[in-house]
Amino acid sequence: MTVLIPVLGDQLSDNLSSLDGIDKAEARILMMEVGEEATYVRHHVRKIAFLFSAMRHHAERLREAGWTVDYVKLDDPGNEGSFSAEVARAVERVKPDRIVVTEAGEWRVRAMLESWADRFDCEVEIRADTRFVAIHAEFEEWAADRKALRMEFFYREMRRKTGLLMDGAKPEGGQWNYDAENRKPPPAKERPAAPLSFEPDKITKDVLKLVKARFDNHVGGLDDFGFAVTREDALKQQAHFIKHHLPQFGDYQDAMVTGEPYLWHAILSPYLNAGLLDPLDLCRAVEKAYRAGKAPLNAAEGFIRQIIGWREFVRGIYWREGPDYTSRNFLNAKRDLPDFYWTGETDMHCMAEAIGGTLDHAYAHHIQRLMVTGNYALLIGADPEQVQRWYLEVYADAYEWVEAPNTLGMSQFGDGGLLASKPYASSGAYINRMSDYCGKCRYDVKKREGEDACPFNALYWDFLARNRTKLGNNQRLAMPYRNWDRMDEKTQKSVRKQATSYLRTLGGGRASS
Ligand code: FAD
Ligand code: DLZ
Ligand code: SF4
Repeated sequence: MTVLIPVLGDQLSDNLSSLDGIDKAEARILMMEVGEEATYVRHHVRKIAFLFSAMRHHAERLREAGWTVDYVKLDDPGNEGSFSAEVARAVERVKPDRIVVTEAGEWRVRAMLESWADRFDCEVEIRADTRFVAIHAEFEEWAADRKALRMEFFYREMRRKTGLLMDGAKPEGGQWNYDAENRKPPPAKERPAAPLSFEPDKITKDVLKLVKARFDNHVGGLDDFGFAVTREDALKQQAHFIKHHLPQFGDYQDAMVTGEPYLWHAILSPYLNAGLLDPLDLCRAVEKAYRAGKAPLNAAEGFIRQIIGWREFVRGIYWREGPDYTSRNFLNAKRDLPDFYWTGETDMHCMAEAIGGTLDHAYAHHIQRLMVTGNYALLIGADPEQVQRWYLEVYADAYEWVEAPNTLGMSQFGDGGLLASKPYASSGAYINRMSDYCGKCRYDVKKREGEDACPFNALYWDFLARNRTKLGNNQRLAMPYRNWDRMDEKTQKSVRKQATSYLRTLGGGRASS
Protein backbone atom coordinates (compact mmCIF):
# COMPACT_ATOMS: atom_id res chain seq x y z
CA MET A 1 0.00 0.00 0.00
CA THR A 2 1.41 3.39 -1.01
CA VAL A 3 -0.22 6.68 -0.02
CA LEU A 4 0.67 9.84 -1.92
CA ILE A 5 0.22 12.96 0.23
CA PRO A 6 0.50 16.31 -1.57
CA VAL A 7 1.30 19.01 0.99
CA LEU A 8 0.52 22.51 -0.34
CA GLY A 9 2.45 25.68 0.44
CA ASP A 10 0.00 26.84 3.11
CA GLN A 11 -0.07 23.44 4.83
CA LEU A 12 3.27 23.59 6.65
CA SER A 13 1.95 22.22 9.95
CA ASP A 14 3.01 19.25 12.06
CA ASN A 15 -0.62 18.46 12.83
CA LEU A 16 -1.87 18.49 9.22
CA SER A 17 -4.99 16.34 8.83
CA SER A 18 -3.65 14.55 5.71
CA LEU A 19 -0.83 13.04 7.82
CA ASP A 20 -3.13 11.92 10.57
CA GLY A 21 -3.11 8.15 11.16
CA ILE A 22 -0.93 7.46 8.10
CA ASP A 23 1.84 4.87 8.39
CA LYS A 24 5.09 6.68 7.61
CA ALA A 25 6.48 3.55 5.94
CA GLU A 26 3.68 3.65 3.35
CA ALA A 27 3.61 7.40 2.77
CA ARG A 28 5.20 9.52 0.04
CA ILE A 29 4.77 13.20 0.75
CA LEU A 30 4.87 15.45 -2.31
CA MET A 31 5.78 19.13 -2.03
CA MET A 32 6.07 21.24 -5.15
CA GLU A 33 7.13 24.74 -6.09
CA VAL A 34 5.04 25.44 -9.16
CA GLY A 35 4.94 28.36 -11.56
CA GLU A 36 1.15 28.47 -11.64
CA GLU A 37 0.85 29.16 -7.91
CA ALA A 38 3.57 31.79 -8.03
CA THR A 39 2.05 33.64 -10.99
CA TYR A 40 -1.78 33.29 -10.90
CA VAL A 41 -1.37 36.77 -9.49
CA ARG A 42 2.00 38.50 -9.46
CA HIS A 43 2.71 37.88 -5.77
CA HIS A 44 5.13 40.17 -3.97
CA VAL A 45 8.60 38.62 -4.24
CA ARG A 46 8.94 38.52 -0.43
CA LYS A 47 5.83 36.34 -0.23
CA ILE A 48 7.19 33.87 -2.78
CA ALA A 49 10.61 33.80 -1.12
CA PHE A 50 9.06 33.31 2.32
CA LEU A 51 6.87 30.48 1.14
CA PHE A 52 9.47 28.61 -0.91
CA SER A 53 12.01 28.82 1.89
CA ALA A 54 9.42 27.80 4.51
CA MET A 55 8.40 24.88 2.26
CA ARG A 56 12.01 23.72 1.85
CA HIS A 57 12.61 23.94 5.60
CA HIS A 58 9.36 22.11 6.31
CA ALA A 59 10.37 19.31 3.94
CA GLU A 60 13.56 18.89 5.99
CA ARG A 61 11.53 18.86 9.19
CA LEU A 62 9.22 16.16 7.83
CA ARG A 63 12.21 14.06 6.74
CA GLU A 64 13.74 14.40 10.20
CA ALA A 65 10.46 13.16 11.63
CA GLY A 66 10.74 10.01 9.50
CA TRP A 67 8.58 10.85 6.47
CA THR A 68 9.68 10.28 2.89
CA VAL A 69 9.34 13.55 1.00
CA ASP A 70 9.59 14.16 -2.74
CA TYR A 71 10.34 17.84 -3.10
CA VAL A 72 10.08 19.46 -6.54
CA LYS A 73 11.97 22.75 -6.79
CA LEU A 74 10.84 25.45 -9.20
CA ASP A 75 13.90 25.02 -11.41
CA ASP A 76 14.02 21.21 -11.31
CA PRO A 77 14.15 19.80 -14.84
CA GLY A 78 10.80 18.26 -15.68
CA ASN A 79 8.80 20.47 -13.28
CA GLU A 80 5.43 20.71 -15.04
CA GLY A 81 4.44 23.93 -13.30
CA SER A 82 1.07 23.12 -11.71
CA PHE A 83 -0.30 21.10 -8.80
CA SER A 84 -2.30 18.73 -10.99
CA ALA A 85 0.52 18.13 -13.50
CA GLU A 86 3.01 17.49 -10.69
CA VAL A 87 0.66 15.11 -8.94
CA ALA A 88 0.21 13.33 -12.30
CA ARG A 89 3.99 12.94 -12.56
CA ALA A 90 4.15 11.63 -9.01
CA VAL A 91 1.33 9.15 -9.69
CA GLU A 92 3.35 7.77 -12.63
CA ARG A 93 6.46 7.54 -10.47
CA VAL A 94 5.02 6.24 -7.22
CA LYS A 95 1.91 4.36 -8.41
CA PRO A 96 -0.03 5.09 -5.23
CA ASP A 97 -3.04 3.11 -4.07
CA ARG A 98 -4.42 6.24 -2.45
CA ILE A 99 -4.00 10.01 -2.52
CA VAL A 100 -4.73 11.80 0.74
CA VAL A 101 -4.76 15.59 0.82
CA THR A 102 -5.95 18.31 3.18
CA GLU A 103 -8.55 20.61 1.58
CA ALA A 104 -7.24 23.70 -0.20
CA GLY A 105 -7.59 27.32 0.93
CA GLU A 106 -9.37 28.63 -2.12
CA TRP A 107 -12.03 27.64 -4.64
CA ARG A 108 -9.58 27.60 -7.58
CA VAL A 109 -7.36 24.96 -5.96
CA ARG A 110 -10.28 23.10 -4.43
CA ALA A 111 -11.57 22.47 -7.98
CA MET A 112 -8.15 21.02 -8.90
CA LEU A 113 -8.14 18.65 -5.94
CA GLU A 114 -11.68 17.56 -6.70
CA SER A 115 -10.73 16.73 -10.30
CA TRP A 116 -8.09 14.20 -9.19
CA ALA A 117 -10.57 11.41 -8.40
CA ASP A 118 -11.63 11.27 -12.08
CA ARG A 119 -8.18 11.85 -13.42
CA PHE A 120 -6.18 9.26 -11.46
CA ASP A 121 -6.75 5.58 -11.14
CA CYS A 122 -6.72 5.49 -7.34
CA GLU A 123 -8.85 6.54 -4.41
CA VAL A 124 -8.61 10.26 -3.54
CA GLU A 125 -9.45 11.37 -0.02
CA ILE A 126 -9.78 15.13 0.68
CA ARG A 127 -9.70 15.78 4.40
CA ALA A 128 -11.06 18.76 6.34
CA ASP A 129 -8.51 21.35 7.46
CA THR A 130 -8.57 20.89 11.21
CA ARG A 131 -6.22 23.78 11.92
CA PHE A 132 -9.20 26.11 12.22
CA VAL A 133 -11.39 26.37 15.29
CA ALA A 134 -14.64 25.92 13.34
CA ILE A 135 -15.19 23.31 10.66
CA HIS A 136 -17.41 24.27 7.71
CA ALA A 137 -20.45 22.44 9.09
CA GLU A 138 -20.24 24.38 12.34
CA PHE A 139 -20.26 27.71 10.55
CA GLU A 140 -23.14 26.54 8.36
CA GLU A 141 -25.13 25.51 11.39
CA TRP A 142 -24.46 28.81 13.13
CA ALA A 143 -25.31 30.84 10.00
CA ALA A 144 -28.44 28.93 8.99
CA ASP A 145 -31.68 30.88 9.54
CA ARG A 146 -29.92 34.02 10.74
CA LYS A 147 -31.09 37.24 9.13
CA ALA A 148 -27.69 38.86 9.45
CA LEU A 149 -24.27 37.29 9.99
CA ARG A 150 -22.30 39.32 12.49
CA MET A 151 -18.81 38.47 13.67
CA GLU A 152 -19.56 39.39 17.29
CA PHE A 153 -22.11 36.62 17.80
CA PHE A 154 -20.02 34.00 16.03
CA TYR A 155 -17.04 35.07 18.12
CA ARG A 156 -18.99 34.43 21.33
CA GLU A 157 -19.67 30.89 20.14
CA MET A 158 -15.96 30.41 19.51
CA ARG A 159 -15.14 31.73 22.99
CA ARG A 160 -17.56 29.22 24.49
CA LYS A 161 -16.20 26.41 22.31
CA THR A 162 -12.53 27.04 23.09
CA GLY A 163 -13.01 28.23 26.68
CA LEU A 164 -10.67 31.13 25.92
CA LEU A 165 -11.09 34.03 28.35
CA MET A 166 -14.09 32.42 29.97
CA ASP A 167 -15.04 32.62 33.60
CA GLY A 168 -17.31 29.60 33.79
CA ALA A 169 -20.18 30.33 31.40
CA LYS A 170 -19.46 34.09 31.49
CA PRO A 171 -16.89 36.13 29.59
CA GLU A 172 -13.82 37.10 31.56
CA GLY A 173 -14.34 40.52 33.17
CA GLY A 174 -18.08 40.45 32.47
CA GLN A 175 -17.92 41.76 28.89
CA TRP A 176 -17.40 39.89 25.63
CA ASN A 177 -15.73 42.76 23.83
CA TYR A 178 -13.48 45.61 25.00
CA ASP A 179 -13.14 47.33 21.64
CA ALA A 180 -14.28 50.67 23.02
CA GLU A 181 -10.97 50.80 24.96
CA ASN A 182 -8.95 50.01 21.83
CA ARG A 183 -9.20 53.20 19.82
CA LYS A 184 -6.44 55.37 21.19
CA PRO A 185 -4.51 57.65 18.83
CA PRO A 186 -0.76 56.99 18.72
CA PRO A 187 1.25 58.14 21.74
CA ALA A 188 3.40 61.23 21.15
CA LYS A 189 6.82 59.69 21.75
CA GLU A 190 6.71 56.07 22.83
CA ARG A 191 7.71 53.61 20.06
CA PRO A 192 7.68 49.82 20.29
CA ALA A 193 10.53 47.38 19.71
CA ALA A 194 10.92 46.28 16.08
CA PRO A 195 9.71 42.79 15.15
CA LEU A 196 12.42 40.12 14.98
CA SER A 197 14.38 39.73 11.77
CA PHE A 198 16.08 36.42 10.94
CA GLU A 199 19.37 36.09 9.11
CA PRO A 200 18.89 34.03 5.90
CA ASP A 201 20.56 30.59 6.02
CA LYS A 202 21.84 28.66 2.99
CA ILE A 203 18.34 27.42 2.03
CA THR A 204 16.89 30.93 2.17
CA LYS A 205 19.85 32.40 0.27
CA ASP A 206 19.30 29.87 -2.55
CA VAL A 207 15.62 30.74 -2.66
CA LEU A 208 16.32 34.48 -2.70
CA LYS A 209 18.59 33.98 -5.71
CA LEU A 210 15.95 31.91 -7.49
CA VAL A 211 13.12 34.34 -6.78
CA LYS A 212 15.18 37.34 -7.85
CA ALA A 213 16.01 35.67 -11.14
CA ARG A 214 12.55 34.30 -11.92
CA PHE A 215 10.13 36.94 -10.66
CA ASP A 216 11.78 40.25 -11.39
CA ASN A 217 8.55 41.57 -12.95
CA HIS A 218 6.66 41.04 -9.68
CA VAL A 219 6.02 43.71 -7.09
CA GLY A 220 8.50 44.51 -4.27
CA GLY A 221 12.13 43.79 -3.49
CA LEU A 222 14.12 41.32 -1.40
CA ASP A 223 16.58 43.59 0.44
CA ASP A 224 17.01 42.77 4.13
CA PHE A 225 14.76 39.73 3.90
CA GLY A 226 14.17 38.70 7.52
CA PHE A 227 11.03 36.53 7.63
CA ALA A 228 10.98 33.51 9.88
CA VAL A 229 10.96 30.43 7.65
CA THR A 230 10.82 27.71 10.31
CA ARG A 231 8.33 26.97 13.07
CA GLU A 232 11.04 27.57 15.68
CA ASP A 233 11.73 31.09 14.42
CA ALA A 234 8.03 31.85 13.99
CA LEU A 235 7.59 30.81 17.64
CA LYS A 236 10.35 33.27 18.57
CA GLN A 237 8.40 36.09 16.86
CA GLN A 238 5.25 34.90 18.70
CA ALA A 239 7.07 35.14 22.05
CA HIS A 240 8.60 38.50 21.08
CA PHE A 241 5.14 39.87 20.29
CA ILE A 242 3.62 38.60 23.54
CA LYS A 243 6.43 40.07 25.62
CA HIS A 244 6.94 43.43 23.90
CA HIS A 245 3.78 44.33 22.00
CA LEU A 246 0.74 42.53 23.39
CA PRO A 247 0.43 44.75 26.49
CA GLN A 248 -0.31 47.78 24.28
CA PHE A 249 -1.79 45.93 21.31
CA GLY A 250 -5.32 46.83 22.41
CA ASP A 251 -4.74 50.50 23.11
CA TYR A 252 -2.98 51.27 19.83
CA GLN A 253 -4.55 48.72 17.52
CA ASP A 254 -5.94 51.44 15.23
CA ALA A 255 -3.05 53.90 15.43
CA MET A 256 -0.84 54.85 12.45
CA VAL A 257 2.55 56.56 12.60
CA THR A 258 4.87 57.80 9.84
CA GLY A 259 7.86 55.50 9.33
CA GLU A 260 6.46 52.87 11.74
CA PRO A 261 4.85 50.11 9.70
CA TYR A 262 4.54 47.59 12.53
CA LEU A 263 3.77 49.45 15.80
CA TRP A 264 2.24 47.06 18.37
CA HIS A 265 0.96 44.51 15.83
CA ALA A 266 1.89 40.85 15.93
CA ILE A 267 3.36 40.40 12.41
CA LEU A 268 2.30 36.78 12.64
CA SER A 269 -0.26 36.42 9.84
CA PRO A 270 2.13 34.94 7.22
CA TYR A 271 3.14 32.28 9.75
CA LEU A 272 -0.40 31.51 10.85
CA ASN A 273 -1.69 31.30 7.29
CA ALA A 274 1.15 29.10 6.02
CA GLY A 275 0.77 26.78 9.02
CA LEU A 276 4.03 27.45 10.88
CA LEU A 277 2.03 28.68 13.87
CA ASP A 278 -1.13 27.25 15.35
CA PRO A 279 -3.89 29.84 15.96
CA LEU A 280 -5.28 28.17 19.06
CA ASP A 281 -1.84 27.69 20.65
CA LEU A 282 -1.16 31.37 19.99
CA CYS A 283 -4.44 32.39 21.65
CA ARG A 284 -3.67 30.16 24.65
CA ALA A 285 -0.24 31.78 25.00
CA VAL A 286 -1.92 35.21 24.91
CA GLU A 287 -4.46 34.16 27.53
CA LYS A 288 -1.64 32.82 29.70
CA ALA A 289 0.13 36.20 29.52
CA TYR A 290 -3.10 37.89 30.62
CA ARG A 291 -3.66 35.47 33.52
CA ALA A 292 -0.05 35.99 34.63
CA GLY A 293 -0.72 39.74 34.79
CA LYS A 294 1.58 40.48 31.84
CA ALA A 295 -1.09 41.95 29.56
CA PRO A 296 -4.36 43.76 30.27
CA LEU A 297 -7.72 42.24 29.41
CA ASN A 298 -8.53 44.73 26.61
CA ALA A 299 -5.33 43.67 24.82
CA ALA A 300 -5.74 39.91 25.30
CA GLU A 301 -9.45 39.98 24.40
CA GLY A 302 -8.82 42.27 21.42
CA PHE A 303 -6.12 39.98 20.08
CA ILE A 304 -8.00 36.73 20.65
CA ARG A 305 -11.04 38.26 18.91
CA GLN A 306 -8.94 38.88 15.78
CA ILE A 307 -8.02 35.21 15.62
CA ILE A 308 -11.01 33.17 16.79
CA GLY A 309 -13.44 35.93 15.82
CA TRP A 310 -12.48 37.69 12.60
CA ARG A 311 -10.15 35.08 11.14
CA GLU A 312 -12.63 32.25 11.60
CA PHE A 313 -15.63 34.38 10.62
CA VAL A 314 -14.20 35.57 7.29
CA ARG A 315 -13.23 32.01 6.43
CA GLY A 316 -16.78 30.86 7.15
CA ILE A 317 -18.20 33.57 4.87
CA TYR A 318 -15.75 32.75 2.07
CA TRP A 319 -16.69 29.08 1.89
CA ARG A 320 -20.38 29.62 2.56
CA GLU A 321 -20.84 32.19 -0.19
CA GLY A 322 -19.31 30.12 -2.98
CA PRO A 323 -16.86 30.76 -5.81
CA ASP A 324 -18.81 33.70 -7.25
CA TYR A 325 -18.34 35.73 -4.05
CA THR A 326 -15.20 37.40 -5.39
CA SER A 327 -17.00 38.78 -8.45
CA ARG A 328 -19.75 40.59 -6.56
CA ASN A 329 -19.98 44.33 -7.06
CA PHE A 330 -22.90 45.73 -5.06
CA LEU A 331 -21.94 49.35 -5.70
CA ASN A 332 -21.23 48.68 -9.38
CA ALA A 333 -17.81 50.28 -9.01
CA LYS A 334 -15.81 50.28 -12.24
CA ARG A 335 -12.79 52.54 -11.95
CA ASP A 336 -9.32 51.17 -12.60
CA LEU A 337 -7.10 51.14 -9.54
CA PRO A 338 -4.67 54.08 -9.96
CA ASP A 339 -1.08 53.27 -10.93
CA PHE A 340 0.30 54.71 -7.69
CA TYR A 341 -0.93 51.59 -5.86
CA TRP A 342 2.13 49.91 -7.43
CA THR A 343 4.61 52.73 -6.84
CA GLY A 344 3.51 54.63 -3.74
CA GLU A 345 4.13 57.84 -5.69
CA THR A 346 1.37 60.16 -4.53
CA ASP A 347 1.20 63.43 -2.62
CA MET A 348 -1.30 61.92 -0.18
CA HIS A 349 1.03 61.19 2.71
CA CYS A 350 -1.23 58.54 4.26
CA MET A 351 -1.41 56.62 0.98
CA ALA A 352 2.32 57.00 0.30
CA GLU A 353 3.04 55.58 3.78
CA ALA A 354 0.62 52.66 3.53
CA ILE A 355 1.59 51.72 -0.03
CA GLY A 356 5.31 52.39 0.44
CA GLY A 357 5.41 50.16 3.54
CA THR A 358 3.47 47.50 1.68
CA LEU A 359 5.87 47.48 -1.27
CA ASP A 360 8.89 47.42 1.05
CA HIS A 361 7.70 44.79 3.53
CA ALA A 362 4.74 42.92 1.95
CA TYR A 363 2.97 44.09 5.11
CA ALA A 364 0.64 46.83 6.29
CA HIS A 365 -1.39 46.66 9.44
CA HIS A 366 -5.15 46.34 9.49
CA ILE A 367 -6.11 50.00 9.78
CA GLN A 368 -3.77 50.99 6.96
CA ARG A 369 -5.37 48.29 4.79
CA LEU A 370 -8.92 49.19 5.79
CA MET A 371 -9.00 52.93 6.43
CA VAL A 372 -6.29 54.19 4.08
CA THR A 373 -5.80 52.11 0.90
CA GLY A 374 -9.17 50.33 1.19
CA ASN A 375 -11.09 53.47 2.10
CA TYR A 376 -9.57 55.41 -0.80
CA ALA A 377 -10.38 52.62 -3.30
CA LEU A 378 -13.95 52.53 -1.98
CA LEU A 379 -14.38 56.31 -2.21
CA ILE A 380 -13.08 56.56 -5.79
CA GLY A 381 -15.30 53.63 -6.84
CA ALA A 382 -12.48 51.26 -7.80
CA ASP A 383 -13.41 47.95 -9.41
CA PRO A 384 -13.51 45.45 -6.50
CA GLU A 385 -11.93 42.68 -8.58
CA GLN A 386 -8.92 44.87 -9.24
CA VAL A 387 -8.79 45.85 -5.59
CA GLN A 388 -8.86 42.19 -4.52
CA ARG A 389 -6.12 41.34 -6.98
CA TRP A 390 -3.93 44.08 -5.51
CA TYR A 391 -4.41 42.86 -1.94
CA LEU A 392 -3.76 39.28 -3.02
CA GLU A 393 -0.56 40.31 -4.77
CA VAL A 394 1.05 42.62 -2.29
CA TYR A 395 0.71 40.98 1.15
CA ALA A 396 2.78 38.06 2.40
CA ASP A 397 -0.25 36.78 4.34
CA ALA A 398 -2.68 36.87 1.41
CA TYR A 399 -4.64 33.73 0.50
CA GLU A 400 -8.03 34.09 -1.08
CA TRP A 401 -10.04 32.59 1.82
CA VAL A 402 -8.95 35.45 4.07
CA GLU A 403 -8.09 38.20 1.59
CA ALA A 404 -11.36 38.16 -0.41
CA PRO A 405 -13.88 38.59 2.42
CA ASN A 406 -11.71 41.26 4.01
CA THR A 407 -11.29 43.16 0.75
CA LEU A 408 -14.55 42.61 -1.06
CA GLY A 409 -16.78 42.33 2.00
CA MET A 410 -15.27 44.41 4.78
CA SER A 411 -13.42 47.02 2.79
CA GLN A 412 -15.28 47.51 -0.51
CA PHE A 413 -18.86 46.67 0.58
CA GLY A 414 -19.00 44.61 -2.61
CA ASP A 415 -21.23 41.99 -0.98
CA GLY A 416 -23.81 44.63 -0.04
CA GLY A 417 -23.36 44.31 3.71
CA LEU A 418 -23.18 40.57 4.21
CA LEU A 419 -19.93 40.81 6.15
CA ALA A 420 -19.93 44.41 7.39
CA SER A 421 -22.98 46.29 8.59
CA LYS A 422 -21.82 49.51 6.91
CA PRO A 423 -19.15 50.57 4.43
CA TYR A 424 -15.82 51.52 6.02
CA ALA A 425 -15.85 54.91 4.31
CA SER A 426 -14.44 57.97 5.98
CA SER A 427 -13.20 61.46 5.31
CA GLY A 428 -9.70 62.65 6.21
CA ALA A 429 -10.87 63.36 9.79
CA TYR A 430 -10.58 59.71 10.82
CA ILE A 431 -7.03 59.40 9.44
CA ASN A 432 -6.11 62.66 11.14
CA ARG A 433 -7.44 61.43 14.49
CA MET A 434 -5.64 58.07 14.37
CA SER A 435 -2.28 59.09 12.88
CA ASP A 436 0.40 61.74 12.53
CA TYR A 437 0.05 61.62 8.74
CA CYS A 438 -1.93 64.78 8.05
CA GLY A 439 0.59 67.08 9.72
CA LYS A 440 3.17 65.86 7.20
CA CYS A 441 0.96 66.05 4.12
CA ARG A 442 0.81 68.68 1.40
CA TYR A 443 -3.01 68.56 1.62
CA ASP A 444 -5.04 70.29 4.30
CA VAL A 445 -7.20 67.79 6.14
CA LYS A 446 -9.55 70.51 7.36
CA LYS A 447 -10.41 71.65 3.83
CA ARG A 448 -13.10 70.20 1.62
CA GLU A 449 -12.54 72.37 -1.40
CA GLY A 450 -9.65 73.99 -3.21
CA GLU A 451 -6.41 72.79 -4.74
CA ASP A 452 -4.89 71.88 -1.36
CA ALA A 453 -8.02 70.25 0.14
CA CYS A 454 -7.59 66.69 1.42
CA PRO A 455 -8.99 64.48 -1.38
CA PHE A 456 -10.66 62.14 1.12
CA ASN A 457 -13.07 64.90 2.20
CA ALA A 458 -14.94 65.73 -1.00
CA LEU A 459 -14.65 62.09 -2.11
CA TYR A 460 -16.37 60.96 1.09
CA TRP A 461 -19.44 63.16 0.59
CA ASP A 462 -19.54 62.37 -3.11
CA PHE A 463 -19.43 58.64 -2.28
CA LEU A 464 -22.46 58.99 -0.01
CA ALA A 465 -24.40 61.15 -2.43
CA ARG A 466 -23.57 59.01 -5.47
CA ASN A 467 -24.59 55.76 -3.74
CA ARG A 468 -27.65 57.05 -1.92
CA THR A 469 -30.08 54.67 -3.64
CA LYS A 470 -28.10 51.71 -2.35
CA LEU A 471 -26.93 53.04 1.00
CA GLY A 472 -29.56 55.60 1.99
CA ASN A 473 -31.54 53.14 4.10
CA ASN A 474 -28.56 51.87 6.08
CA GLN A 475 -29.29 52.82 9.69
CA ARG A 476 -25.60 53.13 10.50
CA LEU A 477 -25.26 55.82 7.84
CA ALA A 478 -28.25 57.82 9.04
CA MET A 479 -26.07 60.42 10.78
CA PRO A 480 -23.72 61.12 7.83
CA TYR A 481 -26.69 61.38 5.48
CA ARG A 482 -28.35 63.83 7.92
CA ASN A 483 -25.15 65.89 7.93
CA TRP A 484 -25.08 65.88 4.14
CA ASP A 485 -28.71 66.96 3.99
CA ARG A 486 -27.95 69.82 6.38
CA MET A 487 -25.51 71.33 3.87
CA ASP A 488 -27.10 73.89 1.58
CA GLU A 489 -27.52 73.02 -2.05
CA LYS A 490 -24.75 75.34 -3.20
CA THR A 491 -22.24 73.70 -0.87
CA GLN A 492 -23.36 70.22 -1.89
CA LYS A 493 -22.90 71.14 -5.53
CA SER A 494 -19.45 72.59 -5.10
CA VAL A 495 -18.29 69.62 -2.95
CA ARG A 496 -19.46 67.22 -5.63
CA LYS A 497 -17.82 69.36 -8.30
CA GLN A 498 -14.55 69.18 -6.36
CA ALA A 499 -14.86 65.38 -6.19
CA THR A 500 -15.75 65.06 -9.86
CA SER A 501 -12.83 67.10 -11.05
CA TYR A 502 -10.50 65.14 -8.74
CA LEU A 503 -11.84 61.83 -10.05
CA ARG A 504 -11.32 63.07 -13.58
CA THR A 505 -7.61 63.45 -12.87
CA LEU A 506 -7.49 59.74 -11.99
CA GLY A 507 -9.03 58.57 -15.27
CA GLY A 508 -9.61 54.84 -15.45
CA GLY A 509 -13.37 54.49 -15.86
CA ARG A 510 -16.36 55.68 -13.88
CA ALA A 511 -16.75 55.55 -10.11
CA SER A 512 -20.09 53.73 -9.99
CA SER A 513 -23.52 53.70 -11.52
P1 FAD B 1 -2.56 41.85 14.16
O1 FAD B 1 -3.14 43.17 13.94
O2 FAD B 1 -1.46 41.78 15.15
O3 FAD B 1 -3.68 40.80 14.45
C1 FAD B 1 -3.40 39.50 14.92
C2 FAD B 1 -3.90 38.43 14.01
O4 FAD B 1 -5.31 38.44 13.93
C3 FAD B 1 -3.42 38.48 12.58
O5 FAD B 1 -2.16 37.88 12.44
C4 FAD B 1 -4.50 37.72 11.84
O6 FAD B 1 -4.23 36.36 11.81
C5 FAD B 1 -5.73 37.95 12.68
N1 FAD B 1 -6.60 38.97 12.06
C6 FAD B 1 -6.74 40.25 12.43
N2 FAD B 1 -7.70 40.85 11.70
C7 FAD B 1 -8.14 39.91 10.84
C8 FAD B 1 -9.12 39.92 9.83
N3 FAD B 1 -9.85 41.01 9.55
N4 FAD B 1 -9.32 38.80 9.13
C9 FAD B 1 -8.61 37.69 9.40
N5 FAD B 1 -7.67 37.62 10.34
C10 FAD B 1 -7.45 38.72 11.06
N6 FAD B 1 -5.33 39.08 6.79
C11 FAD B 1 -4.70 38.01 6.30
O7 FAD B 1 -4.25 37.16 7.08
N7 FAD B 1 -4.56 37.81 4.96
C12 FAD B 1 -5.04 38.72 4.06
O8 FAD B 1 -4.91 38.52 2.87
C13 FAD B 1 -5.70 39.89 4.56
N8 FAD B 1 -6.19 40.81 3.71
C14 FAD B 1 -6.82 41.92 4.21
C15 FAD B 1 -7.34 42.86 3.31
C16 FAD B 1 -8.00 43.97 3.78
C17 FAD B 1 -8.59 44.97 2.81
C18 FAD B 1 -8.14 44.17 5.17
C19 FAD B 1 -8.86 45.36 5.69
C20 FAD B 1 -7.63 43.25 6.06
C21 FAD B 1 -6.97 42.12 5.60
N9 FAD B 1 -6.46 41.14 6.48
C22 FAD B 1 -5.83 40.04 5.97
C23 FAD B 1 -6.67 41.24 7.94
C24 FAD B 1 -5.56 41.96 8.72
O9 FAD B 1 -5.32 43.21 8.15
C25 FAD B 1 -4.29 41.15 8.80
O10 FAD B 1 -4.58 39.86 9.28
C26 FAD B 1 -3.29 41.79 9.76
O11 FAD B 1 -3.00 43.09 9.34
C27 FAD B 1 -2.02 40.94 9.81
O12 FAD B 1 -1.02 41.57 10.55
P2 FAD B 1 -0.62 41.13 12.04
O13 FAD B 1 -0.25 39.69 12.05
O14 FAD B 1 0.39 42.10 12.51
O15 FAD B 1 -2.01 41.30 12.74
C1 DLZ C 1 1.10 31.27 -2.68
C2 DLZ C 1 1.88 30.09 -3.17
C3 DLZ C 1 2.96 30.29 -4.02
C4 DLZ C 1 3.44 31.63 -4.38
N1 DLZ C 1 3.64 29.23 -4.51
C5 DLZ C 1 3.30 27.97 -4.14
C6 DLZ C 1 4.00 26.84 -4.65
O1 DLZ C 1 4.87 26.94 -5.48
N2 DLZ C 1 3.64 25.63 -4.18
C7 DLZ C 1 2.67 25.45 -3.27
O2 DLZ C 1 2.44 24.33 -2.85
N3 DLZ C 1 1.96 26.50 -2.85
C8 DLZ C 1 2.26 27.75 -3.24
N4 DLZ C 1 1.54 28.81 -2.80
C9 DLZ C 1 0.40 28.55 -1.90
C10 DLZ C 1 -0.78 28.00 -2.68
O3 DLZ C 1 -1.22 28.97 -3.61
C11 DLZ C 1 -1.88 27.62 -1.71
O4 DLZ C 1 -1.49 26.43 -1.09
C12 DLZ C 1 -3.19 27.46 -2.42
O5 DLZ C 1 -3.70 28.74 -2.63
C13 DLZ C 1 -4.20 26.63 -1.66
O6 DLZ C 1 -4.62 27.24 -0.50
FE1 SF4 D 1 -4.25 61.61 3.92
FE2 SF4 D 1 -5.77 63.80 3.65
FE3 SF4 D 1 -4.34 63.46 5.85
FE4 SF4 D 1 -3.12 64.00 3.54
S1 SF4 D 1 -4.53 65.32 4.65
S2 SF4 D 1 -2.50 62.47 5.04
S3 SF4 D 1 -4.44 62.92 2.09
S4 SF4 D 1 -6.02 62.17 5.16
